[in-house]
Amino acid sequence: MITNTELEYKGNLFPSQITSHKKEVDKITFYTKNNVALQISFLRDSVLRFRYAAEQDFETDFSYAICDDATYGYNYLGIEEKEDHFTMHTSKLEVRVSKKDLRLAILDLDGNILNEDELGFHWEESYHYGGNIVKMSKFSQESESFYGMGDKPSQLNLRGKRIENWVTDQFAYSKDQDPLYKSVPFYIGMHHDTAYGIFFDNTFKTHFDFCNERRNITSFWADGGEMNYYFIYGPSVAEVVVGYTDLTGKPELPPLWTLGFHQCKWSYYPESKVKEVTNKFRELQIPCDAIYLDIDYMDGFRCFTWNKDYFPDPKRMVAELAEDGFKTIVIIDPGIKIDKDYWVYKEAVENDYFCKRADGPYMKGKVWPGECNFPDFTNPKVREWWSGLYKELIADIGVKGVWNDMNEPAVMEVPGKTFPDDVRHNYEGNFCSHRKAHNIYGMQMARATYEGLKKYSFPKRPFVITRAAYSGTQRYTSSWTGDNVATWEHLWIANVQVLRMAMSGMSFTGSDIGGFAEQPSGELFARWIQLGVFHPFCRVHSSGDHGNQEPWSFDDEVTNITRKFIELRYQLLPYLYTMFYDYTENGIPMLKSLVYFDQEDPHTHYRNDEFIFGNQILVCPILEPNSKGRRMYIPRGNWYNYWGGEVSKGGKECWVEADIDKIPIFIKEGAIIPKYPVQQYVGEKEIEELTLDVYYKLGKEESNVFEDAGDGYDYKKGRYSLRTFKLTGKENQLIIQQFKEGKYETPYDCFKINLIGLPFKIHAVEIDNVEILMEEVMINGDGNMTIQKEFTQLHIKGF
Ligand code: MIG
Repeated sequence: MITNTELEYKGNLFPSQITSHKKEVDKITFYTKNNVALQISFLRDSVLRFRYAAEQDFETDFSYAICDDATYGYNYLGIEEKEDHFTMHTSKLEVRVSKKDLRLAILDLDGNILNEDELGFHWEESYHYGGNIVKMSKFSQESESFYGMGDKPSQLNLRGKRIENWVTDQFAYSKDQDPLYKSVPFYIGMHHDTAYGIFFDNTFKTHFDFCNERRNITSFWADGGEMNYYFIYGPSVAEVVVGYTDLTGKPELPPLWTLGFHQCKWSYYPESKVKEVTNKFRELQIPCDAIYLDIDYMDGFRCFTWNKDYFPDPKRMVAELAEDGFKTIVIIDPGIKIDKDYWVYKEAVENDYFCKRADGPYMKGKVWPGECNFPDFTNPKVREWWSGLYKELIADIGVKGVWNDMNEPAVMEVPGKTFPDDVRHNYEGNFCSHRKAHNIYGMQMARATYEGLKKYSFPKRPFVITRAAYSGTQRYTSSWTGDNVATWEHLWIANVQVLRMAMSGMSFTGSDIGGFAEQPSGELFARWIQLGVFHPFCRVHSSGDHGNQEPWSFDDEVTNITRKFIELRYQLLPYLYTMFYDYTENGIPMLKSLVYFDQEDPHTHYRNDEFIFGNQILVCPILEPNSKGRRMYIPRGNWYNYWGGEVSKGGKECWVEADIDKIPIFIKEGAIIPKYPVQQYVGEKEIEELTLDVYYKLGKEESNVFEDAGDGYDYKKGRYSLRTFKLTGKENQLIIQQFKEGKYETPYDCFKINLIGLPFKIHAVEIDNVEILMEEVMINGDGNMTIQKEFTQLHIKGF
């Protein structure tokens, strides 16, 4: 073990003994002899916040991550003085603070240690920049696992890894490369079946070490700012993620069409090319809802302008595309071309909206348009202005979504690929350097974009996609994982990134399907599509310098596989929308890694590939060429093979067949999976019936279906439909009870019920205790029936 003396010798400073403490309503502050203060806020009985001030006052309390409507609960807050420590209790936790040196231990009420400081808080003074490098080290508990942390392209369980958060444009990154585009300083620790989370809300460059440097020590530190972290108690991983998402916020429901399929490329131009692509989708009957315009639609890469040679009449084009069911999404970058004749540039200069260097000149850097200046999105006035710039694009031309790229911010041909450290930022009036604002720059750009789209899309909902992000960015926008590569390894990376993002509060994420750099084989493209339709954001994108990446760019077999899986996604839209609702309403991640799904089963702790899509569909990607199937872990419970009906008992690893036209999919027994008919785009058809695939179970299971108008805000006024189905299966009976909430009247009158795995032959059907004629429900002999949607109990009796 390292001793304090050794560390002190290396310039580290430590708190000394407690001399006093002060108690406020929900806070206790301890003061040490050497002027260190530790403030503990009891936000809820399971959520605590720890802030340290080293030899000075606390900073102004401000955070871009924490959302205004995070839940705070009342707590009885008692403090007791013991011989060598103070102890405080909530109804779930005990916190001990050592009198000698401020070291902490957090325990559950049975006295089990959840988290314990090793050296605890210490710091190093930073003469060069002022302030401190603030550090924390903790003991790792026996076989502790670590999850979360945003977009790290590594094994889900981060034990043994050291990582860094510094938002970076990392073209063609590789496995384990760090840092990437997002900074999410939040991790979940799990040991002895118990999980807790730590959110280190510090926007400077942060570092985390999970038992890498020292086998039993976890540490985290930042290049500046405060040691300021939240502790979120589980005991389930789910409760930790939900608690973190409550703190950092949830998005509103997106328009339903955004859950359809999106096609993108760098770049589709001119207009005739765009039309050729969209027409081909309709011709080949491959569903698609969105088409993207990358940077070449602009005039010399000037944001908010159009290249009139390529796109002579954008409003007409966008309307024509809309006619055909396509929503147009355009890219907007942060760099504003230095051009005295360009209105955006002029407005920014007139109003002093650009970021400046320490000595006063504008921050100047090269991006696509050539030399650019960059708006300071951390200034609320600048965001207001930026949001207004979208008026023409959205309200007039009819663009439906905006894609924010390069917002790390990326700068070409310079060391570090971003702004220099000395660039100044407003930071909501807490003026600072780029060292502090870097990680949230892209987030604030996406926020300003979101605010603009929200304003001009109204009464419809906005849609934004971003590359750079910090914790909390999910409130404003979806995201993609950046410039990946068309390799099999990247298919694995895409999946762990999207799963990790979901566990880090940002479910609405997807990868560039097929790979951005280089060219996928048809087989790789097909395998990527099969997985991509199960990721919340589903978009094909490619850099375009290596050939085409449309569903028809390979051979007929690949086209047919692509169509089949995109069709499956469109059929599953009500299921997917219900997942999204559960995310927006309850903070439940849309994808659940196996450890989230069943943390008590130690086999799940190191699994990477398998995941639960929503609550009841298990998916596992095929990650190797020439596969006829793969070995995978089926979690505990009984699961129906989606392709073949038979039931597998989980809790074991097994071989699952999945030839090129299949991906392993299993449905949890008892599930009721809602499906729409295939549409070429959302809203193409009036939904005339809702299909319910009912997977028989001996026992009980609950399923939900959320629906509303698919756009607009009526759902916030109660105009939604939330159905809960409670299934009870007995040896020769099946009972489905329906509970309905909300004022939205769904367009269909009937459910088409597919009974799967029924172990008996039907002999009678009762709806709300009235026996009905079999002919009336149209039993085809194969377990299908159509019944009116307004029932409270469907009772199927067998012989
Ligand atoms: O320097 O706009 O990640 O999706 O197609 C490259 C062109 C800039 C990077 C994005 C990518 C986009 C590309 N952009």
